[in-house]
Amino acid sequence: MSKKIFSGVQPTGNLHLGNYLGAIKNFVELSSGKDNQCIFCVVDLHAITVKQNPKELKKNIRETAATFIASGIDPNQSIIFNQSMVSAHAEAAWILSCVSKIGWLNRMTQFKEKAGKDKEKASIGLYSYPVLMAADILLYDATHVPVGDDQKQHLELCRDIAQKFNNDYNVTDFLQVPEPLIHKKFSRIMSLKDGKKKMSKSDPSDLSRINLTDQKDEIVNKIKKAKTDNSLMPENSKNLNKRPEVENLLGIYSSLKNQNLEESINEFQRKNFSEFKEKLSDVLVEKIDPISKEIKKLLDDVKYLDKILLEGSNKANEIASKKIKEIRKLVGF
Ligand code: AQP
Repeated sequence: MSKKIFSGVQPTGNLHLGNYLGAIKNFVELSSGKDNQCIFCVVDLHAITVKQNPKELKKNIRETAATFIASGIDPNQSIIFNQSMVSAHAEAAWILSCVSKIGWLNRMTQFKEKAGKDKEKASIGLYSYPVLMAADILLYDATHVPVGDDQKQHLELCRDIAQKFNNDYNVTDFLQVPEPLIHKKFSRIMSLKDGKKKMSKSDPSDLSRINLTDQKDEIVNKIKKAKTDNSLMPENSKNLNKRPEVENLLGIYSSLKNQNLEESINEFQRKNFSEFKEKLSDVLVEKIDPISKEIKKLLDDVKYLDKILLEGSNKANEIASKKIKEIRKLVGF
């Protein structure tokens, strides 16, 4: 069955291994499926839900597009564009926010985590972020949305919003209720410094993550310094959840080698961490170093990147403007 794929990445800098293994690797696999129609969006409207430096934002928009291409997404096969270039996203988000319930948004754990203790000072945009995400997806009748595990709750909300809109306006199946595509294994990559914390762009410690722009030496150094414990490598998966850092590193290794956790455990059973870390660095360097080099090369050609984004935006606009026209009509505008 052909799939209509939509997903987005925020241009907030420091794209990392979690973004790659949780989302972008999946984008690449899906985009090579012959019958799939893929749209990958640099979600810059989402990025400004927290304060951004305008010059940095511009640079990060290009860098995110470059990362998509460097990871293996072909801009001639898939649409790559940035969200702010297609005004239907903002318009649809407003209309959908009028059918969404405050109670639904109050349950979103990402807002609670990102707003922290001082919720009163968080932006309204950060609070209504999942409604904009629903608009992004629903404008393109996406059937499938590849994301990391942290976005599961937002996708469930997107499904609720689509169903509520269809009910409220009495239009069966007008908004396509999308399916999440979340890898069952290794869909949440954790910090290299704390196995209980998600690997994240905004972590103040650069040693907590492998950036997709890191070079060989940086990768090797970060893995050397990654937190482990005093025991040897595990014998089996029993009680591995009590060793979150070790479980995370083994998960990263397994995901990069496309093998299951048990195979990786067997490979390093009762060995010293130094031996495992050396192998892990090797597979990371093999995967990330070429992506990092290609990102740098692409960033030297700003004209090319801007052309890709402009052409992608034109294609996206063609699809989204038709859908928003129908939405406007249903609403009574
Ligand atoms: N640690 C992760 N493990 C697996 N998947 C992850 N994703 C993000 N972090 C991990 C997935 O990457 C895609 C793009 O994410 P985003 O651009 O929306 O940013 P985010 O989730 O806000 O990323 P960060 O790094 O966590 O940023 P900050 O520090 O700002 O909170 C999504 O599909 C996401 O699931």
